[in-house]
Amino acid sequence: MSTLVPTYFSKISKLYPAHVQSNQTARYNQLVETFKKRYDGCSPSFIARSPGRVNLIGEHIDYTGFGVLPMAISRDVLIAVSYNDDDDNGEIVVEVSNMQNTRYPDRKFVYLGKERVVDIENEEGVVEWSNYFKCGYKGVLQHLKLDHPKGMRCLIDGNVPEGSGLSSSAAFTCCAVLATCFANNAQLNKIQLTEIAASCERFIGLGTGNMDQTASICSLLDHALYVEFLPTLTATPIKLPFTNPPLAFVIANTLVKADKVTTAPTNYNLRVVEAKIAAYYLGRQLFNTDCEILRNVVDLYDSDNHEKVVTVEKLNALLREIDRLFEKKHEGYRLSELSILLGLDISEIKCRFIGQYIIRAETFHLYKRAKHVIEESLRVLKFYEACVRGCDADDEDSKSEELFDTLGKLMNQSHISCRDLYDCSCKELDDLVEICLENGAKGSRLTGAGWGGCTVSLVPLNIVNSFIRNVREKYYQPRFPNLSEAELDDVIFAATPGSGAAVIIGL
Ligand code: NG1
Ligand code: MG
Repeated sequence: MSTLVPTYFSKISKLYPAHVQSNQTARYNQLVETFKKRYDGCSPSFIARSPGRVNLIGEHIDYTGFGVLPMAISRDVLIAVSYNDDDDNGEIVVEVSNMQNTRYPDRKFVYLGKERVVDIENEEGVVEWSNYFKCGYKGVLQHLKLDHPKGMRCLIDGNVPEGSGLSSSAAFTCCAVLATCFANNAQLNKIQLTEIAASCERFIGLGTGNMDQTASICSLLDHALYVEFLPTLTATPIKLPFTNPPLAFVIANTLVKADKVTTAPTNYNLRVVEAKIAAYYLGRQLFNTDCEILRNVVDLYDSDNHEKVVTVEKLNALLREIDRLFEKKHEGYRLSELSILLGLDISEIKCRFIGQYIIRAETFHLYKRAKHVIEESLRVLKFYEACVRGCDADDEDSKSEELFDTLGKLMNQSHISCRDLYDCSCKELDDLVEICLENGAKGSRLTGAGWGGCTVSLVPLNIVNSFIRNVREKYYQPRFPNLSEAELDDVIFAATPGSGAAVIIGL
C-alpha cells in the first residue's frame, strides 16, 4: 500500500475533471477581478483552494479511530490572498471578505500573539462565518509560533453546498490553514497540514473526526481515498473500478439543512460521547483497561503485535461481545444507570467523557452506537477490498454485475445502520434513498454526519441521466416545485473524484 504525500502547488487545469474545467477558469478570473475591486486595485499574490468531499462509506467511525473511504468532489473553497501592511498602531491585521458579502459581511481582526492568536467567540445557536477562517488561522499560527506573521487580505469564494454533509466547513477551515501557511512561508507537507486542520474545528466547539480534512487536503484526482487514522494518519488513493463496470456516484441533497454546530448537543457531539463511553465500558469489561475510542479496544485483541491491523476476525469477535455485554440494547442508559454500569460517579462521567462539550440527552445508547461502529468498519474493509479486486478483474460481465451488487449492498446496509442504530438519518433522507433505489441505484445512503444533507447513490453510468430526471420528478418536484434549473443542477449531480487542496500562483 503506498502512501502519497503530494505537494500542493498546482494549475487550475490539473485540479478539476475535464467536464468542469471551463467554468472554473471563469470563476478564478472573477475572483481575481473582485479582489482588485475590493482591495484598492491590489492583485492577489496566490489563491488557496480546498474541496468538499463525499463519503462513500464509513459513517461516524472516523472519531472512533476506524478507516473510512471518502472522495474529494469538485466543489471547493477558494481564498485569494495578498499581504497586508501593519496598521498605524503596529498591529498585524487580517481582513476577510466573501464573494457573497451580503450574506457574509466583511470582517477584520488583529493578531493577538503566539498563544492567543485570535479570539473566536462561539455563541450557542449562532454561526459566524468568519469563525471558520479564524479556526484555520489560529491552528496554523499556534503551530508556527511566529513573532511577526504576515498581515493578510483575503477574498473567499465557496461553492460547496452548506450543511449538506459535503464538508463545506472542512473545505473552508482546510483552505484557511493552507492560505495562512503559504502566506507565512511555512514548509509543511500535506499530512502535517491535515493534522493542523483536523484539530481546528474544536475552536468552534465541535468534537470532529478527521475524515473531512484528510479528504479535502490529501485527495488525488480520479481516486477515492482510503483514510486510516491509527497508528498514524495514512491516506491511500485508490482507483475506483468504474470504467468496467461503468458506474457513477450521484449526490442528491434532501435540502434539509443539517447545521452541525447548533444541533451538536443532541446530535453530533452526543454521538461522539456515546461512542467514547461504549469504548470505555468494553475496554474495562474485556481487557481491564481504560479505552478512549473503540479502535483501541480492537487493538487490545493482540496487544503483543505492534502492527495493530484491524481485521474482520477481530471486528467479529468484538461484535459478539457487544451483543453479550450490553444488557440494555435499544432503550439506552440513563445517566444514573451509566454510573452503576461504569462504576463511576456522575461527575466523573461528565468530566471524563463530556468535558467541554455541551450535551443534552435523556439516555445514552451505548449498544446501538458500538454495534454500528464495528459493523460499519467491517463494511469499509469489504468495500475497499471489492474496489481493489474490481480494478484487477478482467472485463467479464458476470464480474461487473457482482461488483455492482457488492458495493451497492454495502452502501444500503450502511444507510440502514445509520438510520436504525446510529439514529442520524431523517424522514427526507430515508425518502430520498428509497426514491433513488426505486429508480435504478444499486446502492444509496446518507453521506456525512446525516440528520439532513445529502445522499450518495451508486448508479450504472448508462442510466445516470434518466436517474437524475426521475429523482427530480419524484423527490424535488412535489416538495420544491419552485426550484429553477440552475438550482436543480446544484442539488442533484453526478460526481467524479476531484483533487485535494492546492495553491495556485501566477494567475
Ligand atoms: P460532515 O457531514 O461534513 O459535517 C462530519 C464530520 C466527519 C465525520 C462525519 C460522519 C466534521 C468536520 N466532520 O462530517 O469527521 O465524523 O460527520 O461520518 O465534523
Ligand atoms: Mg462539516
